Amino acid sequence: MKTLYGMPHTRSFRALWALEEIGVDYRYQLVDLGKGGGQTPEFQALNPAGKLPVLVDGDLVLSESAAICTYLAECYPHKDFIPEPGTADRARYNQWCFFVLAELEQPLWTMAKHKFALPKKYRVREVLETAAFEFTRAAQVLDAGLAERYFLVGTSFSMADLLVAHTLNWARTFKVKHGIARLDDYLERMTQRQAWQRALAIETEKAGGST
Ligand SMILES: N[C@@H](CCC(=O)N[C@@H](CS)C(=O)NCC(=O)O)C(=O)O
Repeated sequence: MKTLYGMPHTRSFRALWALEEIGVDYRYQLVDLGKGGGQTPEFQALNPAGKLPVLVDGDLVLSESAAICTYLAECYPHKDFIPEPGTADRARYNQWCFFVLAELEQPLWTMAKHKFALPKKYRVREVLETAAFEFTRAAQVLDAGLAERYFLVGTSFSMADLLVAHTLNWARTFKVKHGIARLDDYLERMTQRQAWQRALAIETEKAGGST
C-alpha cells in the first residue's frame, strides 16, 4: 500500500490529486508542519528536507511533487497520464513540468516565503512586486502554450496539466493576479475534474482534524 505524507494547502495536493486520478489504494498520513511534524526524527528519516509531499511505495521513498506525479503516471501507463518516453509529446511534457517548477511557481513561492514562510528577519517586502511581475511573465508564456489547446500536451489530461492547474489555483488562492481569461477558463476546466473534487474533499476533511 502506498502512503502519502501530506498536509492540506501544501504541494502535497498535487500528489493527492494524482493518486485520485489514478484511482489506486493509498493511505494519507497527515504531517502537521505547523506543529513541527516535518522536523521529527521519523519524518526526517523519510525526507531530510522536512518537506511535503513524500510518497512511500514499498522500498521507495520519494519526495518532490513533480517526481511523485510522474512516477505514479509511469506506474500506471494504461491511464495515459504521461506520454511515451522518447516521443515529442514526452519532451513537451517534460518542458511543462520543468516550467512549472522553475518559472511558474517560483514567484509564488518567493511571495509566500517573504510574506510568512521565512523567519521574520529574512523577509524582504521589496521583492514582492518583482515576484508579481515575474509571475505575470510566466503566466503569459503559459497562455501562449495553451493557445487553441484544451490540454497542455497532446489531446488528453496529463500530470503536466495537474501541476500547472495546481499552481494556477495556488495563485488564485493567494490573490496573485495574471489577468488572462484563457488561464481562468483552463483552471475552471481542470478543477471540474472529479478527481480534483475528491482530493479537495479529502483535504477539507483532513483540515478539519481527522487523521
Ligand atoms: N520542490 C518541492 C517543494 C516542497 C515544499 O517546499 N513543500 C512545503 C509545503 S508546500 C514544505 O513542506 N515546507 C516545509 C518546510 O519548508 O519546512 C516539491 O515540489 O515537492
